[in-house]
Amino acid sequence: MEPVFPEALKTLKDADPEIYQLVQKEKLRQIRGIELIASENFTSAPVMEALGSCLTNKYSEGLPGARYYGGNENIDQVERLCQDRALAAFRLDKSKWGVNVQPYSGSPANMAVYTALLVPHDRIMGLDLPSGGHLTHGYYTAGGKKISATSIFFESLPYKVNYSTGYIDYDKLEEKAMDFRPKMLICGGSAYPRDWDYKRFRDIADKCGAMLMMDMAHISGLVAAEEQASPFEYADIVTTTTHKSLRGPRAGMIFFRRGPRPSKRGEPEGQTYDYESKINMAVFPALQGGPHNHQIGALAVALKYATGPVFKAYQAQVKANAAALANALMSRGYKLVTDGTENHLVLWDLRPNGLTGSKMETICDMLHITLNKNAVYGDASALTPGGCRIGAPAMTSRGLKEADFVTIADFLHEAVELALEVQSSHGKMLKDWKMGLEGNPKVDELRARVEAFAEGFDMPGFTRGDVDM
Ligand code: DSN
Repeated sequence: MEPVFPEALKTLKDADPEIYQLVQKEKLRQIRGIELIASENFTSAPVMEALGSCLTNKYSEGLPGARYYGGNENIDQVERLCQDRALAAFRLDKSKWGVNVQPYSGSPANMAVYTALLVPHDRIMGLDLPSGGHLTHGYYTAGGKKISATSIFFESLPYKVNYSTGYIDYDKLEEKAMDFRPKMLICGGSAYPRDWDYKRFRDIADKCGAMLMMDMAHISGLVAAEEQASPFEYADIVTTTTHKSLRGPRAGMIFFRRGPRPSKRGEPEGQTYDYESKINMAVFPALQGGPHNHQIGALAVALKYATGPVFKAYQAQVKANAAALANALMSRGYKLVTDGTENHLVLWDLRPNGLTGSKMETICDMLHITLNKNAVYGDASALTPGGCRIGAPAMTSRGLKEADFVTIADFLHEAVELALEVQSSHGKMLKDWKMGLEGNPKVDELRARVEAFAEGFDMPGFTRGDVDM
């Protein structure tokens, strides 16, 4: 019998050579490059297998055991397994914490929390974006332009880092919070190289009557491995993506307290948290449709491996590698925000070197080193960030150790010197500066060394031999 869709029997290569070729090119780019984006990682083959499985075919609005469509007997088990493993990975007691594993990613997870627990125009406080915070924690520009839906729908007053130390200014945060009286205080960020003082956040939240949410997206792998403090002792809600240090597929999770809660002044004893149904209803039907079951299955696979000594050793190595990179850069005279790191990333302030973060990102792209320009506190404009952010999770997944990160620091140092050399010879204008780099034999020579170095390490999930080109 002729198949209804002949392409269904073909391989990707035969069915769609254009996409197949682009996938091959991307594999080669990943294998040959030095990947330093702090929020990226290389996930494993079984995670990718689950992502590419028939779980993607099924609709399952609702929760396990209470779906709107039939045929969910296997999907229910997948989601329950994922929930159980998520709680186990963070050592959480089911009577005190629950989890929703359906958010498509981190931003939808955060929006679901706000939708569940706030009403429009409620007040929130999160770390300012130029201080290392995330867009979804309420960012608006210095000119008052509301960039994030969080600042469009809620009244947001950011707190900041201390401009001379780079650390969160907790005293100022407390003072601001007591005046502003937010309903929700948010901790967590995208470019903060230090751990979080959850006890202090809790004290401030209690003083001003706020809920405390931690967005641990960047550090959730480190938290699972107890390589960073755990927010669960103090926070009411914890959100995360799952593809950063946690090494899973792209997805999101929301953890919420359940069971008895302390009574507030004037309330009778015996109160319980009411977050669970509000958060579940916010994820679906308020914001999302059918869960992405292939992501949930893949996340369950990743969480199975997010406990135990191998995972712990990986996370400890991530931190050691970030510290080795930080020390190597500082020993060459460079300025890092907070003068170092105690997590997976470093924030490099390039302003003393007379180089913008954009130029550093551009030259590194030419050299096959991937990192991103990043605002550094005190930047005059968020459009010309004065630094760049560098993370260790991805290359640590390829087996790099401290000495290899010192080699990476050397490559980055060479990149800065070359960028400055071309700035002297061709001028600071981006167009002229780029002309000085295009076809420059020094770029080609350094890129060849970067690629030879990167290709010397294994890639989780696929090998050079799997690349069909
Ligand atoms: N894009 C991610 C990051 O780099 O931090 C989170 O939005």
